[in-house]
Amino acid sequence: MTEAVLYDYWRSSASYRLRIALNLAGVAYRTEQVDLRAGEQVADAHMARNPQGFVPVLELDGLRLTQSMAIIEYLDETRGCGFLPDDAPGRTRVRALAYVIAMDIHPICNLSVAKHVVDLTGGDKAVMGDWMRHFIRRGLVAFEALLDDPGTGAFCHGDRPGLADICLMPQLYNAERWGVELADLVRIGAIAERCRGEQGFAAAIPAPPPD
Ligand SMILES: N[C@@H](CCC(=O)N[C@@H](CS)C(=O)NCC(=O)O)C(=O)O
Repeated sequence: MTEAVLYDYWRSSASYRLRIALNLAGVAYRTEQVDLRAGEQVADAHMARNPQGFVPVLELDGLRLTQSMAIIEYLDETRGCGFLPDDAPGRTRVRALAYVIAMDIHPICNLSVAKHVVDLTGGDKAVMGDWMRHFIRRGLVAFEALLDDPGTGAFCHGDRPGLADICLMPQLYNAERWGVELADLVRIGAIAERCRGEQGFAAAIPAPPPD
């Protein structure tokens, strides 16, 4: 079978989601870095892979796949990963948790969005950090409240890691990078500790590629 290729940027949280999901699914892959700082995501080569100019892109099963959440569900459906629970209420809850991050926090904290805010407000780079901290913290406070639920177990839903945990860990990495206050988010903290102990999560932690 052809090797899977992940077009990745080491600091991209959407790519980090996919690295975790691929590891948990047991799919071997190699990564090709698309350097967002150098603008490679909008170069012709990458735009031909994804006209949105985003990472990740995954080549797998003879397909070229975009959109991390759709790809994670594809892995779940084709590899039986159990990223979503069997029951409909459970699936809805896990998707709702995951979407707090993937649909609400992440798009407004994208690099191109935050840079545009800086430009519109006169070029003060400090605005970017304020923007990130405000929206990431607000979303994670809501996530913490949603974890106050009988469905929460050792992980966001029950006792095995799933779609919500796959979204949570990259968002936490990003939160820490921007200096978001997290100490009071104790349910998130406990789940994060358990995720860190799982090999699939540990092997996906962002690391700068060698020069
Ligand atoms: N909804 C997309 C979002 C992808 C996305 O926002 N990727 C970011 C990195 S985390 C990106 O490529 N940003 C490039 C830019 O903003 O120019 C997904 O989940 O795959």
